[in-house]
Amino acid sequence: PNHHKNVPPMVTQIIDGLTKRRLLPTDGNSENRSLPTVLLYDDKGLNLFDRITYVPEYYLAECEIDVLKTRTREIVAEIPNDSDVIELGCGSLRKTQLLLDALDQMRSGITYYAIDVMPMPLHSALGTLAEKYKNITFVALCGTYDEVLTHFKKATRRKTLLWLGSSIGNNSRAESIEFLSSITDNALVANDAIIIGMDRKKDPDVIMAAYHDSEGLTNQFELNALSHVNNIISEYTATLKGLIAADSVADDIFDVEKFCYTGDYDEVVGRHSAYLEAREDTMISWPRELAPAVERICGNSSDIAIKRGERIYIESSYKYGKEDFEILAQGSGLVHSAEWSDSRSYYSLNLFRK
Ligand code: AVI
Repeated sequence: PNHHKNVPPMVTQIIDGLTKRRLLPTDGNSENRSLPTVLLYDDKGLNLFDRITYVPEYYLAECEIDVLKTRTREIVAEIPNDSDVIELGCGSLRKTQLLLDALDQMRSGITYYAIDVMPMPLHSALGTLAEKYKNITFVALCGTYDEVLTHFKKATRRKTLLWLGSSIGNNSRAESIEFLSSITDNALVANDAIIIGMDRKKDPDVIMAAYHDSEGLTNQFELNALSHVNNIISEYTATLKGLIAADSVADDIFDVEKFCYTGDYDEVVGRHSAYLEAREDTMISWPRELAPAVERICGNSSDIAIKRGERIYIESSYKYGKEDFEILAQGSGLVHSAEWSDSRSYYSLNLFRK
């Protein structure tokens, strides 16, 4: 009977986002329901995102690889011998290897730390790398950035953080400043550097195409978040019923078929926003076992009627211009000291120093 007192944080966030409409930075004057962006990344979502990085319209990945290939010497020139290179979210090693190739040849005494919240990708990736690069020492650190990064404050070696893949774009500008300030204060000493992959403001058509690829992978990627919600909720409901998840009948709260993905680009702000839009009127019905938790979070546990055309916010992808680099640097206690772009200036790696 007291199970519902310990509702997992993600379940709480899902209930909260779906039951309350908020004025989100993205929506002008309208208030929307929302889902946490992390819901895009279950196993299926990670796989779909990886496939997105290969479609021609999603220029971000290709551009970042291009920059890492063509500007390697300049990048490596900023990374001294006997220093630590620390990658936040090891992501796809397809691109990190380009840098490791150069560091292995041109530097000595480099230790490469890969930080990720998920242990498995770290483990399998680093074993292979250690074989390949004999001059580099590899360390995998599993945990949140906050947990892990504070350990570096006392380190005496110079360090360079890497935050690639335009991950910064999925935070609001204020959140990015908050995150970088905390890194600056808790993990960096004077002269330490952070290299951040950032998508540049550009022709809105180019950006819209990147988030509406012709293979429909983005569509599958965004919609998968709803299936992920269904899985999280039905697994939790199964534990409330005292069943092991595998034995339970799914209690899907979303009829995924009734939704489609829509996205738009705000050229003034420099932000693509992704939504899950109802294609027809539909209901979100809470499983009976979940009612007490829903009631505690939002005051009642009645079903939610979603009207055709209502949009549930799921993701922002912020784009950066010259002025935004400066605002970010100043707000975070850093100096923007280099920008390396691809030939079209679609995407850049930016060096910030404390
Ligand atoms: C992971 N992140 C930087 C991607 C982006 O571009 O915002 C996620 C993505 N969403 C739709 N396509 C790709």
